[in-house]
Amino acid sequence: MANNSDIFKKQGYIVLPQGLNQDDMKTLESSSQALSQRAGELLAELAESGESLSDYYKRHDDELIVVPEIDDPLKVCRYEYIDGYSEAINTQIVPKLKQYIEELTGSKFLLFKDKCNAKNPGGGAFDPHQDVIAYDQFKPAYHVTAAIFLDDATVENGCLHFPENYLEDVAELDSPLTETPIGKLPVLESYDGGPDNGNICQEICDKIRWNLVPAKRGDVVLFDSYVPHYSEKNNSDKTRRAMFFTFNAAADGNYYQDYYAMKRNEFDNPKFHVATPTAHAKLEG
Ligand SMILES: O=C(O)CCC(=O)C(=O)O
Repeated sequence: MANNSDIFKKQGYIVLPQGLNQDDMKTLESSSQALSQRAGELLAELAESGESLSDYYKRHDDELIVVPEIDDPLKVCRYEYIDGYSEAINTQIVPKLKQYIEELTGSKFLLFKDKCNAKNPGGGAFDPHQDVIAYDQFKPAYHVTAAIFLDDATVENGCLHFPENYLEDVAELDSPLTETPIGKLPVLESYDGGPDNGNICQEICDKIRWNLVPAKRGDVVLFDSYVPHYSEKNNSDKTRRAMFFTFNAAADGNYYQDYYAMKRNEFDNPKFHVATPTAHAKLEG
């Protein structure tokens, strides 16, 4: 029978059912309440003052990063810099996720970035993409993300879709390959600039056999930065909160603070908003 490492290598992702226990979920629940309250306050403060997010972040290097929904500057679509902001998540949750990834890959990893996607009712669709496209301004060329769910992710509220076996589906394409710790992986052709910036080209999406991957609150989904994925909009009447902690191989160095320093300095750069349901993703590159 295939073990988790083999499944992960073949599919690019794996689900760890109930990878987080009740105590972890309690910590996450209280931390996320404080974080999303701060995120909402920040958007309200900026709406009041009229200052742009881009100008604000150039002046604040330790503040939570917030990106509003595409159609409402007061509604939080996502927030980031969770590990830098929340002591409880930094000490209890991140080390556990890191350990899962290290057990799976047999290599050491460091946190690269993080985010919480609120996925509000009626919104929150993420177009098909490979995460690695959004990270190529930094040295690490291989990342593993731990997605954790504070609410069940269902078909109705827009759970993730991953391929059955994309390496097989795209094998005949001449995609450039990148050397990674788990072998050579393809970077698929994506749209460059404009409203679809970073999305995988439609002909390639059509070749991929996609599977729905629903998840329960407390499940952990580990996926690498090459596996294509997307999610539909939330058709339920409740927000679906999920946090994503992305790690890079420790051998490549520690980039967490550099990543957020660059993001604060270049907040409007579409690189930082690839395939997201935000007005920032639609800015010209
Ligand atoms: O939150 C989701 O539904 C999808 C998230 C995603 O694909 C991303 O943030 O790259």
